[in-house]
Amino acid sequence: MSQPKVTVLHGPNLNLLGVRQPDVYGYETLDDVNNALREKALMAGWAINCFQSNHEGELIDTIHAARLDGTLAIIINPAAYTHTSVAILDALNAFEGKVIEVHISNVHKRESFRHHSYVSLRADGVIAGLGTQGYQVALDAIIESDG
Ligand code: CA2
Repeated sequence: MSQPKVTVLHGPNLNLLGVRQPDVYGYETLDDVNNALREKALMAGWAINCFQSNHEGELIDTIHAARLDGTLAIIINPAAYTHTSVAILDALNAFEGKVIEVHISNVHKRESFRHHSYVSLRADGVIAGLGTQGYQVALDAIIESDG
């Protein structure tokens, strides 16, 4: 049997993790986050695709690719697109697997424009405010529930 697959998507500006605003987003870089996720996935026998883009269409294309290649789950931090993107919501609605939305910061403690998420209308689970550990919690949940 082929390995179960999970895709991890990081939205705009998350390439700056660990480089700017550590008071809000912490000191771990995106590579640190992805490497820890890859290690966990490897140990559990899962294939993992980690992808960051500053472009909405590239994130959507990657969601479409996950839909077609049998990916069981998507972990997504849509970053600012969380609060604006009906297009990402539509793409996720066409994906049949599990979707977990992750935010590094507690968006509910921040400006009111961050309190609404289009992606939450589709997400099976939402994690906010646990720092970069939120991604690990999301992957644990996926692995433990077998997708
Ligand atoms: O808390 C989160 O994970 C957010 O999704 C991060 C987004 C923000 O727009 C959301 O409201 C909440 C911003 C990502 C920007 O990431 C940076 C990381 C380091 C330095 C500067 C930006």
